[in-house]
Amino acid sequence: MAAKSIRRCGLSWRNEEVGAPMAARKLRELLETEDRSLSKLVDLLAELSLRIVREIPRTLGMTEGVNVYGEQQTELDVWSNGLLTKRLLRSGLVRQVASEEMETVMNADHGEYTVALDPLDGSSNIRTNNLMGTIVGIYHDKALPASGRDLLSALYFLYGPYVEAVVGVKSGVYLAAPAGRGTGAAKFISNGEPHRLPQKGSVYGIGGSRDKWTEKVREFANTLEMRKLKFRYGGSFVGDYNQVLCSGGFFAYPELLDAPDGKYRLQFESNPIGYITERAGGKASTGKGNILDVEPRSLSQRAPTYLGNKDLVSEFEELSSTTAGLFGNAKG
Ligand code: AFP
Repeated sequence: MAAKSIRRCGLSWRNEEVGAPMAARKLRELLETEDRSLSKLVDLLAELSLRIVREIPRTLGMTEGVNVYGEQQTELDVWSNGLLTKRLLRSGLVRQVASEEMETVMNADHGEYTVALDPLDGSSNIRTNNLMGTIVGIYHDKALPASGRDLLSALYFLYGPYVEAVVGVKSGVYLAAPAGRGTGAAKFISNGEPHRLPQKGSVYGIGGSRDKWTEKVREFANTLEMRKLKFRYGGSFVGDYNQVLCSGGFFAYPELLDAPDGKYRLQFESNPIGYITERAGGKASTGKGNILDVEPRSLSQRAPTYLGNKDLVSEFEELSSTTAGLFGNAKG
């Protein structure tokens, strides 16, 4: 009896449900048709993502250091930041790198791209062996901090039961897993179809302590519960967001009563994932305007972040518009 392929979200290149098998495509080839030079950069990032995954079980400690946000850094935060910045700046492709783990940008002599990195998103999940990932925003010839509108591409690697690359480019969002031969993006296989958020959402997640949620956030969470969306939250942006990308729904790290701009860093988290959301047919909002339109002021700037299906995010925006003055410095 022929083995049935597992239905992996957007990755089923042997999807028996559609009758004929879908064409497997190497991520490198897919991106080469889009932008040959960008595909070289994604190639390098794909190679480094697999290097990071190999390092995870070997480097599990904490450092004594804290980052610019006052968060204690894990050894892996520091190690993956060092690996990514060094290799990107040496590649000849990248002129400038900024990272959630560094206070200032780092520059190289050559390169057409600038890159904003969250080297190890969700690193506090190391302790419990839960999901983590790497988030990357790519700009062409722009200095950082930059506007999300200027992103050329954004991607993340999710370190789960298998590594997954989620790559947003102009033509859409491609999902790929390292299931093939070769190195870098050539090892990552995709079904070749741009992924879209399912039309009807079935999951939601909201970060921050419930007692710090505003009335509007509570009200909206209740609405989602009443509509039978399932609450899913694991404390890693890429892991939690990936559930919404696959199943449709709503994900937020909202404004909090004691943190009006929420937690997510605009340059390193909200803008790249906001870009991916838009390219997948969804909506990315600060609660009162598009995330990608927020004026960049600093590398460490935060923004309340609401993502997911257009209808749900718009509904939340409408609910929010009845409460003035809660949304920090987001331009709307
Ligand atoms: P770490 O990289 O320090 O673990 O932070 C991860 C993060 O920015 C994001 O990935 C999570 O969604 C969020 O923090 C979790 O925050 P809470 O601990 O407040 O749930």
